[in-house]
Amino acid sequence: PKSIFLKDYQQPAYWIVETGLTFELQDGYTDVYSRLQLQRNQSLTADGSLRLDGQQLETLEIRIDGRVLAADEYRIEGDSLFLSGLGENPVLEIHTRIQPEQNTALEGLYRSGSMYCTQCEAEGFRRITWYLDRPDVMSVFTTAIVADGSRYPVMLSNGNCVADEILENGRRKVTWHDPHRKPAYLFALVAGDLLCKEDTFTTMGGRNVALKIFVEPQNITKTEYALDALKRSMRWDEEVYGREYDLDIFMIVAVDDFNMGAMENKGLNIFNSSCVLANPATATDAAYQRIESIVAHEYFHNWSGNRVTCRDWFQLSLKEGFTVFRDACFSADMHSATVKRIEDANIMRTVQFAEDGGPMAHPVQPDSFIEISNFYTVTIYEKGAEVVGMLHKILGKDGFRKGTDLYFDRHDGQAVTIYDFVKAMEDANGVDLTQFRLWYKQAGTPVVSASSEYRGDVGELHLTLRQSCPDTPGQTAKKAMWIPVQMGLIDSQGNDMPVNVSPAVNADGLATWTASSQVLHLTEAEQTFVFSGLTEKPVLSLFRDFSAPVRVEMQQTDDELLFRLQHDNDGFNRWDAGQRLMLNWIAQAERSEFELPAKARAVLAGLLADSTLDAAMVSYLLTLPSEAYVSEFRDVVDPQAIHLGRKRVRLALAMALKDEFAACYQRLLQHGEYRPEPAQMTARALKNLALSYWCEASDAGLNMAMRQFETADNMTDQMAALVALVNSGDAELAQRSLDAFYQQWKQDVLVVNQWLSVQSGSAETGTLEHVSRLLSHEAFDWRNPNKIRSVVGAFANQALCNFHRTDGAGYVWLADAVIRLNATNPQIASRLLTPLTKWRRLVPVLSALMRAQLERIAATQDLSPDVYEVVSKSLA
Ligand code: BAL
Ligand code: ZN
Repeated sequence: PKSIFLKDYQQPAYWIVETGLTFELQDGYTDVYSRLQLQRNQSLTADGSLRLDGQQLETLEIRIDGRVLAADEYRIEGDSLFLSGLGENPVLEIHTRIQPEQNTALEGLYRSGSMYCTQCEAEGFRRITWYLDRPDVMSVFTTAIVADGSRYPVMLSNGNCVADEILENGRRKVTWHDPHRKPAYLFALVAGDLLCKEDTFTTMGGRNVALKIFVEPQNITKTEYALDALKRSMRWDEEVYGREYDLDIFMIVAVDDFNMGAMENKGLNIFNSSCVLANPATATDAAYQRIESIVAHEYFHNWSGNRVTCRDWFQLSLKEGFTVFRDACFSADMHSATVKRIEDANIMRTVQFAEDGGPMAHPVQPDSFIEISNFYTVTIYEKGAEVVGMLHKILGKDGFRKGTDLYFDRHDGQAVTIYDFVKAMEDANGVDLTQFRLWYKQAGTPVVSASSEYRGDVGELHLTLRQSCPDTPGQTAKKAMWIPVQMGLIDSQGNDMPVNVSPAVNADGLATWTASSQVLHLTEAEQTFVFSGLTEKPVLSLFRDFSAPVRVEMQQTDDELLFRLQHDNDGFNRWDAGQRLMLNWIAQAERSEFELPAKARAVLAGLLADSTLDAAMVSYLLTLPSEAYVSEFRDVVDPQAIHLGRKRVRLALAMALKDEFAACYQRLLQHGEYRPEPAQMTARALKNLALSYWCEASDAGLNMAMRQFETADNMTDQMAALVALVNSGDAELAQRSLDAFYQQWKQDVLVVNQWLSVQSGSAETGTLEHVSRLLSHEAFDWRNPNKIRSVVGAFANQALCNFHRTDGAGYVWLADAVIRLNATNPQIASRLLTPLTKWRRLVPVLSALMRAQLERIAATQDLSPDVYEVVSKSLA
């Protein structure tokens, strides 16, 4: 497989002005007839030859301007079709045959259960017909679907339905027209026996939009929440970004077999059923929140992605980073901004920093790739969103909105680059973001180290910040970045002190710290800020609100961390201080037994008893960093030691605060009807956290978990109780609970997937023997990505003590799964590989065992480009 480089980008020789498609859905195969109205690209001196993309197509006929081409008038080489001698505005008609029933890669047109559906991003459309399958080729699509109407009463594509007829042969033909030009990756088709839940939305311009969610009949009771989330998203995008929906209909379809979470096809979003279906009995609060944010994310793409799209796939973060930022702000507005920030930072520190530090590290705008599917990463998505968030911090709310208004206005209907986005921000605000652009080009996580000196005699604090960024594959000698440091100074009473800082402006003339921004601009390798007028030595609170995706090195004593956990005005930094403290405890507990210090006990007890605090935030304050999070703070990772240390600290917390956890649980018991709304969700989060600790400390807690498991009227409570019982250390109780749960829920696929995941991801039950048995359970299916993630993904990413068995058998098992999936679903195979890319940082014995498995995969015949890229880069 070959690398593709950003620097090689060239416009295509032809544009496709109009695309007409007819799909004849037959048992066993589908015939696709395309009619492409081409237009020579005047900006190139094209010679009339053209290369089109296609994969796994049977090519039955090609016509140019109505004339059928003889076999020697075109050339097919691998995944390319070459045509020559084309005029200025030729019409190309192609008849291909494809086999959706055999399509296990779930790209292009495929079958999921009894329905047909598509996934075309990034390069799936080329599995449907020969095309210029690249995002800068934008076309108006008209799509006809012809099928047996009794078996496929619902036939959908993008845009508006313009015809619905019964043909002479009795088959039904439904035609859709999408007036908006779009790249092929946004094309979608669905056919199936589906039910529809409908609603309407009136846009700010007064237009009525029909909202429809299509699901398999058994799921019709699980659509209400997604519809509600959709309406709230539509309103929010009008209010916060001034963006109005632009078609008369917006459709969502739920599909069981789906590689991604969801897809923003124009007017016809297709969702992994796990990211859209919910009712109280079967979905947890976490699932509700995931659904809300993904529904919003896909809807927001209508502007950030569809109306303004990407010129090429190196610009993927243009739409994804921006849209993740938009959905994060939406979730923050719907729930708690602090909690959302904690969750996002947790993902950045656990997953993105790991990617930045590993062999697949890449900039937010990559320079090259072998397989674009491998670049739907936390760097493109989450770090991309953090970069947009830093622009928000630097420009302020109003400045940022001016920038997005200009961006949408200037580029509506275009396929553009990340720098077009930054340029709009610059032009709208009169600011020079040249240095800021480095965030898009430099890979790796910057490290900021802070040192300070208090000069009591003059009432000054001198804060020196130094930044550096480690080498990453292909990149050394990084330049200093523009890092916004949101910060405050805390007095001994826990109050924020007034800030007078010099220099008062940065090199670009931006004010250094204002009451509204609270941001210092770190732009040099080393900079000193002087805070004056201080009446006492302050406690520093840096990088409030996770203001930049950097590692922060700062010496603070356990007492100072505890003080900030208790008093920091910034909820995010309370959590951050607590996590630092807990990291210290875990490191200590790896060496010897651990006892919770009395002072810490008092602070944590105070948090648990304080009913004025946001309960969801408190539940995060009391949650230990995960083993994966801890690993990211170690140069050499010993998973077994981390597991032991964390377990000891957890037990110490549970024992020391047993009564407080019990009281907290009792206080937060809810008696009314379950509703998936913020106030109830936050209370349940803390109640169930308390239960998990209480269970660990006493039989009374365990009995309460059993009772909650049996009597819960909602999945949040039942699942929390199940997790507590599975992790109780009592193997017999764990298995009994799992069996009972399965008997209760075996008819519900999504619940069963959660059941698979709980046991595979548990340190107690997720042993290799146990997960191996799950692979032959009736509930498992190698064709379904959700089930693969629930068993294989959970085993390799959650219970690290099991995956990192000292004999290396966990690695062999994962490699077997990857090799198997390489042949059927390369995208999923490649994703599952991620844990094996971390071999270099493990203790030597594990490192060698893991590397051996990467080598075994590398030696496998017929490696897909997806797996090849990750394995070869990991071994390089
Ligand atoms: N565009 C792929 C799915 C998503 O990010 O919305
Ligand atoms: Zn997206």
